[in-house]
Formats: sequence, C-alpha cells, structure tokens
Amino acid sequence: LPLWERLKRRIVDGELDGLPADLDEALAQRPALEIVNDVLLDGMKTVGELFGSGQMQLPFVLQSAEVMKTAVAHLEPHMEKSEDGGKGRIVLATVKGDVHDIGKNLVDIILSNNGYEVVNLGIKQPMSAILEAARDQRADVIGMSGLLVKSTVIMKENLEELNSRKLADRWPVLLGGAALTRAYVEQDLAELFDGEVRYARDAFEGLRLMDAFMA
Ligand code: B1M
Repeated sequence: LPLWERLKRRIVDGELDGLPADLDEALAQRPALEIVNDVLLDGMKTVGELFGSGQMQLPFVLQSAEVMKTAVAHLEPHMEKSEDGGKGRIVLATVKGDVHDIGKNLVDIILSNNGYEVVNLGIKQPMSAILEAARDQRADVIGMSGLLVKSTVIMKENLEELNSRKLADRWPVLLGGAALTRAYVEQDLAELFDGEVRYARDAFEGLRLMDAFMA
C-alpha cells in the first residue's frame, strides 16, 4: 500500500507495529498537522462508521484509539509552536459520563502550540471540578468536550448551573465534540445561557474562537 493509505489502515486496523517508521517517512514529506488532519483523522472517521454500522466491535475501536494516540504523541514534537503561553488560559475537560478524549487532547495541543495555557482536566469531569479548576487556575475560558448525545444534555445542564450560580458572565464557554451541532450550541444553548457560548467544529476553530474571546 502507498504510505498514506498504509497509515490510515494502521488506524483502522489498530496496528502499532511499524507505525513510528511510517510516521517518520510521512514527516519527511508533509507537516505533522497535515498528517493528523488529512490522514489519521480520516482513519478515525472510518472507525466511527464501521462501529456505527455494527461492522466493528468496541475492543477494536479501543485499539484504533490507542494507535491514534500513539501517532499524535509521535507527531506532536514536530508541530510548529509559538513561543509563550501568555495569550490566555483555558480549563478544558471532557464532560461527566464521557470518556472520549482524542479530540479534546488535539484541542489542547493546538491551543498550547499557539500561545495558550491549557489546564486539561481529563475525562468524565463533573461541573463542580470544572468550576473549581476555573476558579483556582484563574481561567479566562471554560472549554467542554463531549461525543455522546447524552453529553449534549450534560453541557446544557452545566450552562444552567453557571446561570443559577450567577457565574455565566465570568467565563466565555467553548463547546466541541461530534454530537453537537452549531445550531444546538449557538441557537438553543445560547438562548438559555446568560453568558457567551460558542461552538467549535474542530480544534482550529477552537483556536480562532479563543483568539476572539481574548481580543
Ligand atoms: Co465511542 N462513540 N463509545 N469510543 N467513539 C462514538 C462517539 C460514536 C459516535 C460511535 C458510533 O456509534 N458511530 C458513539 C456515540 C453515539 C451517541 O451518543 N449517539 C459512541 C459510543 C456509543 C460509545 C460507547 C457508549 C460504546 C459502548 O460502550 N457501547 C462508549 C462510551 C463510553 C463513555 O464515554 N461513557 C464508547 C467508547 C469509545 C472508546 C473508549 C472505545 C473510544 C474512545 C477512546 C478515547 O477517546 N480515548 C471510542 C471512539 C474512538 C469513538 C469514535 C469511533 C471516534 C472518536 C474520535 O476520537 N474521533 C466515535 C465515532 C465518531 O466520533 N464519529 C465514537 C476523532 C476525534 C479527533 O474527533 O473527538 O470529534 P472528535 O474531535 C474533533 C471535533 O469534534 C472537535 O475537534 C476535534 C478535531 O479537531 N472537538 C472540539 C472535540 N472536542 C472539542 C472541544 C473544543 C473544541 C473542539 O473546545 C472545548
């Protein structure tokens, strides 16, 4: 198989053997971020489709996720970085009940490499933990990720909690993850939330929105 097809297959098949050598070969030809966006994410998309249609079982999805994480970790040192972390600080978490963290961690990498300080709380974070971190770390923005449909409801509840605690105008909120839609966030949630809430389709839109929040 040609290199790009082979790399994609490694994600889909959850095949770690030979991955570093293929990634190094890829790095000689294309920037690290492009490899993630154009090749590896395409593989994860296929994994999602196969799983969704019942053609792939969960343990194999987990293996694919591990290969994806290993690949991103290998490529990360090769990504362009701007110098300081002084543009602002975001507390980032996958919401309560949700374990998906590949997208959240990509957001962390992109923001960290572009001048932001990221306090990454990890997965399954209740709003109490997110709030505590946002306060203690003096965050400028709260970022929540979630991939399950159930997580979209949790995000709504979290915004309602900010409302009821009269904290809605303290932090702009950035939301992302595959189960969300722009309309749900920027119409439905924006209507009930007393502060500012925005939707990021991908990590790069997350970066643009951070820049806008901090302007
Ligand atoms: Co799960 N899973 N999974 N899974 N999994 C999905 C999400 C699903 C759509 C698959 C499917 O059915 N086709 C489906 C959800 C269905 C639904 O809710 N309607 C699903 C399911 C059902 C489940 C379980 C319930 C399965 C089960 O146990 N029976 C279970 C849930 C456990 C739980 O959370 N409590 C489960 C478990 C898992 C694994 C552990 C095996 C693994 C996760 C491993 C890990 O993350 N460490 C996994 C995976 C890998 C997936 C799919 C296949 C791929 C997700 C992924 O990493 N994509 C996924 C299918 C899919 O998404 N279509 C699926 C790549 C990643 C880069 O994309 O996270 O969307 P994403 O991030 C993007 C953007 O969304 C955005 O930026 C990123 C790209 O630039 N973004 C942000 C994300 N967060 C952001 C935050 C921001 C800004 C942008 O600012 C704050």
